[in-house]
Amino acid sequence: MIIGLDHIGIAVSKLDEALHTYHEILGLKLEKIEVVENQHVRLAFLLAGEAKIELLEPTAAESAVAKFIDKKGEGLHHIALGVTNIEAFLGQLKKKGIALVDERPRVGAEGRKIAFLHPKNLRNVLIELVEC
Ligand code: CMX
Repeated sequence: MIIGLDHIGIAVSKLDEALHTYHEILGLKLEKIEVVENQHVRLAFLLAGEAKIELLEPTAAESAVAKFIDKKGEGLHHIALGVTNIEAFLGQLKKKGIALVDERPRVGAEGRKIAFLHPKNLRNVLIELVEC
């Protein structure tokens, strides 16, 4: 069911400053900037071959990304895997004992269905599933 790596999320305090480094200096092509209200983030997608890099700036103190930056500082936040049937895959993972942050998918960036798996079963890595 997993198609491949969709993107890597990086938590940043100031999106414009991070874009200066990743886009203008490193030269990664900027695909889009988008606000995802239900996640309280403003994000930018940069193209990196078949996968993307997602820079995530919190837009509210209650944002999971704001909590992450307060605790750990800026840096790698999550890995997103593309999947074909997100509901079915979440059901399979739940049966196998994987803790889900989202029991059902929600709408993420680009209007796609997304769901997060809790890092506690995954060697402290937050994994996002994205339906492709
Ligand atoms: N990677 C690894 N571990 C993480 C983590 C991350 N990104 N975020 C939190 N954790 C860890 C914390 O360090 C903490 O570990 P300990 O218990 O060992 O201290 C534990 O998870 C709980 O963290 P917390 O700060 O108390 O936060 P919550 O329990 O309130 O929430 C989590 C944790 C993962 C459920 C929450 O951050 C979440 O729901 N994340 C998914 C939503 C999200 O990140 N949205 C933004 C992305 C936008 C997008 O790409 O569309």
